[in-house]
Amino acid sequence: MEPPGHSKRKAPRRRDDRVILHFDLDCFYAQCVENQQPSLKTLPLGIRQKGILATCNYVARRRGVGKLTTLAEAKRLCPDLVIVDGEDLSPFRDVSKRLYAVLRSHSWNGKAERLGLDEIFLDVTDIVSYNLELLNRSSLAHSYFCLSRTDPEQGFEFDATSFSGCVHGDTNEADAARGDPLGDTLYMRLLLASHLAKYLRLKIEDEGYTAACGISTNKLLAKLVGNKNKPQNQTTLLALNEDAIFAFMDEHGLRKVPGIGSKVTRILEGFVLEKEIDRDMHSMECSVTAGQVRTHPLIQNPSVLDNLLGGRGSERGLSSKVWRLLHGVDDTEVKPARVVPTQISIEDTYKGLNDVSEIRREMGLITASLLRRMHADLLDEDDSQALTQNPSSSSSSRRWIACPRTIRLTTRPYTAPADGKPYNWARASRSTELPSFVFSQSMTSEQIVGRLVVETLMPLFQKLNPAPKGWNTGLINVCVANMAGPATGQGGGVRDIGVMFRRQDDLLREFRNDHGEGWGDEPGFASDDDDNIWDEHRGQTASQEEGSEQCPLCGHFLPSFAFAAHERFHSMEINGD
Ligand code: DGT
Ligand code: MG
Repeated sequence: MEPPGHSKRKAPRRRDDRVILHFDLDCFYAQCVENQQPSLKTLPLGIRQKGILATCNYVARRRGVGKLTTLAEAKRLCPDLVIVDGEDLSPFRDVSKRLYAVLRSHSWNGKAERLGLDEIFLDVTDIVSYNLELLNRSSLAHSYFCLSRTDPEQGFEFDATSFSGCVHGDTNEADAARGDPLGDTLYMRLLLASHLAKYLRLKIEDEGYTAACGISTNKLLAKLVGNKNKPQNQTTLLALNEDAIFAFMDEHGLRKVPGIGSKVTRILEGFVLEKEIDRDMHSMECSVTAGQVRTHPLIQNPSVLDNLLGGRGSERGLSSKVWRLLHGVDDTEVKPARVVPTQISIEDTYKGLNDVSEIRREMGLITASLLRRMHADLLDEDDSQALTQNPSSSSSSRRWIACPRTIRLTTRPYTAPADGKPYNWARASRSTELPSFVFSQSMTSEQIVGRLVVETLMPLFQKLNPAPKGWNTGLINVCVANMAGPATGQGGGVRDIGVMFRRQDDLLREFRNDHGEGWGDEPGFASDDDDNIWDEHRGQTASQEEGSEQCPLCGHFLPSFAFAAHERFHSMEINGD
């Protein structure tokens, strides 16, 4: 309820037309370790990183140990705590990718976003709406949830007369508000989503991991409500009107609201309490609730927040964002799953190479890196339930989930900083078809690299640098692009990658997408995973397409109108060097 005298307070507009699930794996690092060493499951277990416990399992939590406790404190609270080193993140990354692939494979619209290693948002609006249409109101208790539009066998039975898992909100009021269960679409969409969430949690459990899940109409509310019942549980936010959403938001400590950081918390807390707040920026503490700010008599609209938060250097739009968050409004979309990079490139820089054997050697090193990267990002294990594109292939083989069709070499002469010359823009590129032996599973990597350098890259280099010597090469970049689906069996052509991913089964594959963890993490190397909408040129040497220009820096073709912006992008890159 609004306090008296606040009739002018205007809440931001909200949209309730989406259904979002938020999954948060329980004590993630600890679960990964427990799965490696199942005997640890019943013991209190902490995972150590840099002198603190990054996390601990729920056995330890019941003994009073918390996340981010110091080792000494944890040992004091629980002397028999088993502590395992968690500095190496690779096993956690692998599990994270695997579980993400499971959830993503159930998305129809591809909106499946990872947050860190153990949180995943899914926008399931389309699946839920589809199933709402299918509901038979005369037998709600024996409903069937379809997981595929085309295959009616994919799905599960459920009872549409009640929610699955926990519900947060005033169910009595909600019951009164809806005379006819099917009459209240929002109620029914949330109910259906709760059953889908349960099904997906069980899918994750089949992989050996438990998770908490929040179900609501936006990312903020789904994430917050999922915390209500942990671990191995789920909560649907049943807030069918604005007041119910305010009531839910208001109880949260300000700092607990995702998107409200320590600085904003400190300012708003100071404003509400009318005193200076002096606190460590990493602290999650806050003695003021979101509700105290939202209903503060002097904060009636975002312009007041503007005065408080809009100082020099503050994030643009911050005050209206905070205003919306306080009201439980979050229109940000669940980002679409990245499946394969549109191109992969590796480059290195040199202080002027002139010797052909040096060029060949460096080209070999770059190509070996590139091949490793292609294997990591584009090859997948061909497991038993593999999408048998080529049923006769050996079961132990690995399968290319996407094949680049073009290889591009870019070089640039060296400019010594001491020369005082402007940055040398003279990058030049040549492309050609990527030879099929690159995808061979019978050749060794060394053989592939050797052939690629001799048969493809050195000839491209000679075309780019026709003079017999004096190249002074300062940069070599090798890039593979124009991703296409893998061959469809013997003699088959390549399929369009877009068509390929439309098949839900294909989405089951883990595409080794390191989204958010950086693709270009090899020191001294660059790797490009930007959406490469202009990389459409095909065939032999790259040539300019009608209405497009080729960037001399990176070889991308882009529409003429986009050229100036693209050039600015490079100049920022260069200035940032
Ligand atoms: P939960 O979700 O409460 O059951 O427990 P966790 O362990 O899954 O915690 P969560 O979801 O906040 O974070 C996922 C993993 O990320 C966690 O297992 C350890 C790691 N992590 C989270 N926050 C920190 C941090 O501040 N420092 C370090 N070193 N690791 C962190
Ligand atoms: Mg977690």
